[in-house]
Amino acid sequence: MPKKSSRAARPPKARTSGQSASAADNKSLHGETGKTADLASDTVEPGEVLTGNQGVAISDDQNSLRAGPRGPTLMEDFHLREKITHFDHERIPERIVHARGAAAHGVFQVYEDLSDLTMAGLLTDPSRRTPVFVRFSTVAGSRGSTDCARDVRGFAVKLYTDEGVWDLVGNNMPVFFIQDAIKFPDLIHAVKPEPNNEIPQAASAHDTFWDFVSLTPESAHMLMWLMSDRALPRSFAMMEGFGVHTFRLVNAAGKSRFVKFHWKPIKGVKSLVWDEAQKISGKDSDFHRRDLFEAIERGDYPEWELGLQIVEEKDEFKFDFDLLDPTKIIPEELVPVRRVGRMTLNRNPDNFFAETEQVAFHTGHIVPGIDFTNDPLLQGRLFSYIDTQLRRVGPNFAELPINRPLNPVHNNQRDAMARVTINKGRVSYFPNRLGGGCPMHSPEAADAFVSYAEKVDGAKIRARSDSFSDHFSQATQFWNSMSDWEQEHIADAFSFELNQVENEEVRHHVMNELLVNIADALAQAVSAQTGIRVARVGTSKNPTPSAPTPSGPLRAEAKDLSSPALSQDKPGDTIKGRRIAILGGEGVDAKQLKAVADALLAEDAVVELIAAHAGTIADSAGKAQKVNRAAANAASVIYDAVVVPGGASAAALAKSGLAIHFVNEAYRHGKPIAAIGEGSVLLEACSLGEAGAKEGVIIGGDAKAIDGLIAALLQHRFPRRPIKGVPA
Ligand code: HDE
Repeated sequence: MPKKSSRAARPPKARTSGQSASAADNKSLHGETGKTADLASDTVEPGEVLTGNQGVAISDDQNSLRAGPRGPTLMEDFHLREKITHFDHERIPERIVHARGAAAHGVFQVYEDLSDLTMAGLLTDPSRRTPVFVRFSTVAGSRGSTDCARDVRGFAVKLYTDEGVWDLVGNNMPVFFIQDAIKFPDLIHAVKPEPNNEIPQAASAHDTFWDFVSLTPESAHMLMWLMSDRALPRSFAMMEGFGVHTFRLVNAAGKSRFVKFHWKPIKGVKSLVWDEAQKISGKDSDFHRRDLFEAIERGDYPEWELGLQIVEEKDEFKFDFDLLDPTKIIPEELVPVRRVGRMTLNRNPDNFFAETEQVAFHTGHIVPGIDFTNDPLLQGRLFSYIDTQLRRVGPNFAELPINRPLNPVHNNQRDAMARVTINKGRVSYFPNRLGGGCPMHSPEAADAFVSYAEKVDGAKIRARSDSFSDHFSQATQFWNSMSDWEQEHIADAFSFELNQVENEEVRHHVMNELLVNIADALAQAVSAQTGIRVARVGTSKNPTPSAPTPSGPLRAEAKDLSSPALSQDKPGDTIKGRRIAILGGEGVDAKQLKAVADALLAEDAVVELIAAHAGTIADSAGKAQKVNRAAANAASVIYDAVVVPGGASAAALAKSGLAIHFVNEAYRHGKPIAAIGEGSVLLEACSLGEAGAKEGVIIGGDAKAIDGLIAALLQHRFPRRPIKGVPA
């Protein structure tokens, strides 16, 4: 019989409406392992004896019931029908956006008591370890699409706090395409595959997307992020997360402050390059989810610090952008990000569907001490998420193990499809006498949510504030903040996308209504690669009549805006989790192989030996070495660096087309390449760019090459290498 692994872990009384669970019961559920214990009560081991869903043991699960061995199948075969019909119903609708994702469990802990800012328990009690479940995703692609699409990444965090569930449903970019939720269906229809032929999958590089954004100047800033390397993260663990909107923190005295939430990755912000990302999509479309899963399995736990940017209410209007406008950042140089706590992801889900697929985030899942602002995008999201969960997961989505809070739920909501809770008693209404007036609302209770009493007064109009009308200054600021190679990648990305667009008018308008208003250098660089003429048709001051959204004035000072914090051109301080390929073969130098592998493993990097075939090879000392991947199954794009040790294998590699392509491609993608001793013969057989311009290519004896390799890995990539003419 299937066994529940720990039925007792969940106190049944805690779920009974009208009765509070005892304090002791509750306590056992809270804390770091609280959610794990809670989930355990619904987690099932494989079991020994096969049964049907009614618990009846099944004698034969492989032959349907027939009238004779060659006869028709009988209606009576209840087991066949149960098995097949359950299978027929296995899918739920995939998310309309963010369909493809991967998730992990973990814990959040605040560094110090922040009760001056908020009454949220998880931010005031440094001893509290709040369980979390985090789902990362792409936006545009279907559930089976590639991880490495050029796209925004979702960064949705569910925190099971002692006061209820808080969902911080963010992205890896701090701004959004639109300022008003009413435009969201249009944006998504435009970016999704075109409806007549469902092409292209998981890509913005097509006519309808660029048509829409060319008529939506408020998207300019977000487009800069989307065309930057931020849209190509190396790993989920190497990207920032942002709450995007301005929220509120409210303390126990009722004082409110504005806040922007940030997640700062301990591993730093690192990206792939576009050619590499496209190739990974073919070689390993699970690249990011595999990286997350394997890192957690080997104990390399992804970590972020929670950052807060706090703005006092009195300073609401002191910026030259509107705090409620989700197309704007608050530059870190204006309001520093205070790092207040740490989130660690330390456990993989047991079941992708039950956890990662059924998890239901909602911006309206909020706890006392945190509140909303009037950002019109946030306001619209507050409608959308509950609706999508009701449709996608069902009316009792909040009861599912992954979604339910750790504290007891008591209310008079009843029934609906697939209800799990068995509510006792005759009373399911309020007010009541028959149930002793329970469950009663308690405005005075310390942990009751009370909305911040913001004063609101206005005419009922469909209009946006003028303070939302500067669409270009921060796009220019983003451009100005990038290093030379980051700017080059942005211009290349715009060019790639616009070269995929067939409609000349759309191409022309993107150039002459968006790019020219962001930066001349960008417009010129894209023009050179796309053949689109720069001929400003509408300045941001003078939009074309077809543009439904009036653009705002281009501020003269915009050309001087810069926020250096936005650049990722910074060396890292760890190579933990980086994947390094060692190209070997029969007779590979045993000493060098060991030295380089040991040094990299000591830094918690991942090392793989690649040789002609899987299984083992013999090193120069005759010892069998396990091969992690056969050369024909390996691709340089899934590694961060390549090492070629000496020994008899080196000469053979220098004659191998696969090995030469591997090194050339790694070079092209800016990756560190190290050759130890005779390993240099392979590098000589490759076309590693112009002589003297071999940044990040290290040749030497083992100690020198290994030190150089680790230093180069800290640099991550060498994007300034000349790569023209490198055949890969
Ligand atoms: Fe979402 N978004 N969104 N979004 N969003 C959804 O909810 C929506 C927006 C984000 O891993 C949907 O469960 C509207 C901004 C993430 O399960 C849906 C608007 C940001 C996820 C929805 C936005 C996000 C979603 C689809 C414009 C960053 C995935 C399936 C007002 C701050 C969560 C679902 C997960 C998912 C609506 C804009 C982040 C349809 C209407 C801005 C990370 O409800």
